[in-house]
Amino acid sequence: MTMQLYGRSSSHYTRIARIFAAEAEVTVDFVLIRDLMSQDADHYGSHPAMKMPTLQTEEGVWYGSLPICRELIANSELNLEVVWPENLDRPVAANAQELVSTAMSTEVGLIMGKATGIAADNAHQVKMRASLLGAMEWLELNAGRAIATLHPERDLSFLEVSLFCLVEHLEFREVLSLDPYPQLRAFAERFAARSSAKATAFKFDFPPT
Ligand SMILES: N[C@@H](CCC(=O)N[C@@H](CS)C(=O)NCC(=O)O)C(=O)O
Repeated sequence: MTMQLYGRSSSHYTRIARIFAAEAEVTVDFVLIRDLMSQDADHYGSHPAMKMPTLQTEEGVWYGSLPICRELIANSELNLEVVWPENLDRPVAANAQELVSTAMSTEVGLIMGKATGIAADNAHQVKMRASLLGAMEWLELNAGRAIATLHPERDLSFLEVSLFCLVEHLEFREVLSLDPYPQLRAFAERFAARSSAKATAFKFDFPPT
């Protein structure tokens, strides 16, 4: 059975999984989630919390980009050296992963708020934007140091893949300009040269939501 990845080409969490699948040379059928307002878990590949991505395998269904990436690597024949979040044993690297994860989920909150008509000056939206700016400022100053702590012989790290997806997504969804973040932009431009990144460029499968 070919594994099925449920998600969207416009989703940063989905792209993390797609980059891992491409790097691991694991074939997945990409199943598009049509309606993000649907309250039917089946429309998300049986995700009870109605989120993307979801990976369906012979063993069962996997929720969340990190468990999905682990399963993709476990199914790879390439024996890739991957740095996972639990391997980040220096504060700067662990904090970078935490802030990337936080910024990604804050960005989802901002996008979904805008898509569902919540005013930009709503107190929680304002707080979320300030939170995102705080995370991005920290990442601009510290992501390079964090990446420098990673094993030099690695093939891939969850930190770099997720940071790349976050940075490109902010511009793609017009949530933030990257002009104040030249270090992050340069990192993303370097990572974008990988064939896995080129093969998974963000695009809207449907009109934006
Ligand atoms: N922790 C999850 C987060 C998944 C998530 O928040 N996905 C977002 C989109 S990229 C989503 O499904 N949003 C739709 C919604 O919240 O209704 C992961 O790593 O995959």
